[in-house]
Amino acid sequence: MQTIQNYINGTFEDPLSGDWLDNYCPANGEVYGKIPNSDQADVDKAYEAAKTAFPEWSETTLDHRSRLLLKIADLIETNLQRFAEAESQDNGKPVNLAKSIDIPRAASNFRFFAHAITQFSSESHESVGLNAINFTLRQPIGVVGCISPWNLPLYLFTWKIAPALAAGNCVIAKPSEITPLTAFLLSELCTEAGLPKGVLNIVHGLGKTTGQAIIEHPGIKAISFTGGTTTGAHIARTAAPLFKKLSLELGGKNPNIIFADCDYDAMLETTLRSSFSNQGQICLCGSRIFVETSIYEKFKADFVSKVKVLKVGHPSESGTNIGALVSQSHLEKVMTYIEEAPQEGGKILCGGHAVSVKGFENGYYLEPTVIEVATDTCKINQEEVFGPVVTIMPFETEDQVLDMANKVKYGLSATLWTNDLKRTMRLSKKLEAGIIWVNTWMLRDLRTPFGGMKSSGVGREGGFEALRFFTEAKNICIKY
Ligand code: TXE
Repeated sequence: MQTIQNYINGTFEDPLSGDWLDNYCPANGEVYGKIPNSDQADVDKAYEAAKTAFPEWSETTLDHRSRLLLKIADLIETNLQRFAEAESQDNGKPVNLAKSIDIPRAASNFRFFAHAITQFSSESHESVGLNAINFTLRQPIGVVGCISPWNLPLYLFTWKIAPALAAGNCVIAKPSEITPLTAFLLSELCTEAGLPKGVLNIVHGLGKTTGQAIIEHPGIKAISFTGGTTTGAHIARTAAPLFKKLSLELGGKNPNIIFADCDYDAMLETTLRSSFSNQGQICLCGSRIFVETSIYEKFKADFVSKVKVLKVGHPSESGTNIGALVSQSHLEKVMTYIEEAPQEGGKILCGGHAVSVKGFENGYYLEPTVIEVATDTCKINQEEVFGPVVTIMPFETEDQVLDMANKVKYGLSATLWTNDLKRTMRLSKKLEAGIIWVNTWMLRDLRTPFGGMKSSGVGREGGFEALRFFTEAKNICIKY
């Protein structure tokens, strides 16, 4: 039995209430550990530790902070295999995926912000004729909260805490209660790297207890959150009267728009990835595929034949393309969308059923599913399913596909497949999404702004945007 503990003031602690939760392994449906269900008292304790650590941490030199973060990055890499196995055990994703994407990216997050903070500059303005100079200080906020989801556990957890720490804040972080293991392992590495006590505090537990205590805490001045849109709206409502700074990265229902003039083979391979990576549980997945009529039937046949051979299997088997979904309740939610789709004219072209993997019959496995929809406004085309399920439908004109692409409440990302530069620019400007990929998908440069429009969130993370979020700008005007 794996017991996860809170990491408060540099020590491992049980929850003060003595309340624990079961931790399930999605690949076999068994309980393999327990985690604290922390409450207000634990968060208060973490806050006191963070508040006490802040004056010294915020005054450390950039060089010192940078070295510490680089050390943590190195330690994550040294522990790559152990972390990848833990991530897979907790989340159900293939070990190979965790090993090649999630864990290396967690190290990159620390490394990137370790360097970025040394290049982060502020502005100065000479007020000519007034004998005055203005300059802007970028000061750390104080104690900040970072709340992350289960789909890319360590990847998104570190995406928040690395810039927060680099900017000189002390952090209270909560990973998802469904996938707490790698955040717990990370706390060990932070101690090993020499991170001073109280600078990073990790509290585990449910959103409605631990998460709620963080967002309600009057001393926690900023919240960086990634998760569902409903939770994001709740956080915004709770934080507003407390005037907290908020960064909300929420769901997506991203269009993947395919024109006949694209590089077809590259498009087909990438579309397979953008549809089903991480069992489709990435907010950036292109879950609505729109294909120009002239190549629609060919695409449909080629795509479906490739999807049918994807292997659903145990996450630690090397040939597995699709591992387990994160939880029983999530599997049921995704299944409901599939079952309801035919009521609005949806035709299931492949998949659609839960899979029993030999030896792991209680795991949460689902076939990759392609549904041809009759209308772009049907439920499965409008709501975030967040599983290995995509819809496809044809389009005739650029205007028509633009209208369909934008006619959802979300606005996170969009993918365009075309070799026409003018069309690329026309559409890129008009698509309502924070991130547009053209002839690629999920190519990430950590310097770029990341975030969504509409119900996909508020604010941008990544690069200097993250450092701006985690600092207060203070202007100083000196008359001489
Ligand atoms: O997310 P929640 P859920 C979408 C996806 C999924 C849906 C719901 O469609 O099906 O959201 O997933 C914490 N105060 N995404 O319910 O609840 C929670 O403990 C403070 C998209 O699992 O938003 C966890 O740490 N915190 C997404 C985190 O919020 C609270 C990734 C996310 O959980 C809280 C995941 C509260 N009151 C799901 N309630 C993406 N954008 O990538 C919950 N939490």
